[in-house]
Amino acid sequence: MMGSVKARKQVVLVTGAGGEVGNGLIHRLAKTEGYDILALDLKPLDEATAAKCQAQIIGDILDERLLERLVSEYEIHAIFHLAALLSTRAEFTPETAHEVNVKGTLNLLKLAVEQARWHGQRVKFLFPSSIAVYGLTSLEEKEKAGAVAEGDWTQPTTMYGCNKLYCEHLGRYYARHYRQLAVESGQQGVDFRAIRFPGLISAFTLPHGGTSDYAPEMIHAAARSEPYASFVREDTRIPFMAMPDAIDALLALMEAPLDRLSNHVYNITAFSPSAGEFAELVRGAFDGAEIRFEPDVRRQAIVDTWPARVDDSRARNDWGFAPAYDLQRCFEEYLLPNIRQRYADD
Ligand code: AKB
Repeated sequence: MMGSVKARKQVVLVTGAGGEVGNGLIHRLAKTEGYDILALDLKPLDEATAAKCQAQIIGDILDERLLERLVSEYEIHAIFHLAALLSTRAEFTPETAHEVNVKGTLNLLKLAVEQARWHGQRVKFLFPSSIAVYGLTSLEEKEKAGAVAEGDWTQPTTMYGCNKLYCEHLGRYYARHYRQLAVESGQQGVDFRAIRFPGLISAFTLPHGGTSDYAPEMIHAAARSEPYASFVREDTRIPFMAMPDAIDALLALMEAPLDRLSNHVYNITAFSPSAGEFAELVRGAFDGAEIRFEPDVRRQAIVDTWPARVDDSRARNDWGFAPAYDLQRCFEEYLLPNIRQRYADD
């Protein structure tokens, strides 16, 4: 028995490995000593990303048999559970989104508990939550609310937002109260840590099925010399962040000593331009960029319930969060050079 335990390979598991955050995270983790990566996704990873992983499993987080196999083959010390259906997509198939976003997370939390039982150490569980957990009731309230703190306005209007908020609760339950009536309750096996991400903007990839997608879509369309019709109004304002800062934040939260963390869930943010201000920057950077505003009433209604700003002082105080990119630096030093390069050969 012990022989087979020792034979298991020590890894960090990344679900949703082929997605925007997964991709960036794997390349960053691979540069850091000491992490062997086990990637899980529905589709095969691109060659460059797959090469950074110790192994890739093509499969579904809803496939419990597959997850059981992972437990027997690998010793998992940390999980980045990134797989999810985003907010717009989830509204087309809410029950499927619930299944993937909630049941999938529950499966991974159970896997974490089992892993911890095997190797006797807590499994760190990094969970990307979202500004979609907030639900402001009107534009007037949004204006009045200012920078929203973690405990305020948590009445989401989307299935995705409900899923993320509930999974935060599940994570806290697994970390603190799992099987609290069992004889051997007490120290739990899951060290659950969540970040409520703002909209993310990557120079290399485009999101699929989100409602904050208008900003990345705008700049990528301009770089490809394609016209773009924004599905939100010019005055729409929500928080955003450059992808490298989002990846750094996940790693910083993972590395933070547990006794420094006063909470399981943290807001983070970098800048909050209006869609019109973002469009102006894109027009300034790409001659002839054609951006018009044709709001989609329903998607607009979703974004209008998300805060214009969030208060991330808890993350700054507890684990030293500080984004490297403000809006200007994000454009000049990260987005523009990388996006230009990316489309140069097309
Ligand atoms: C989405 O738009 O669904 C995501 C998010 C804000 O979590 N980008």
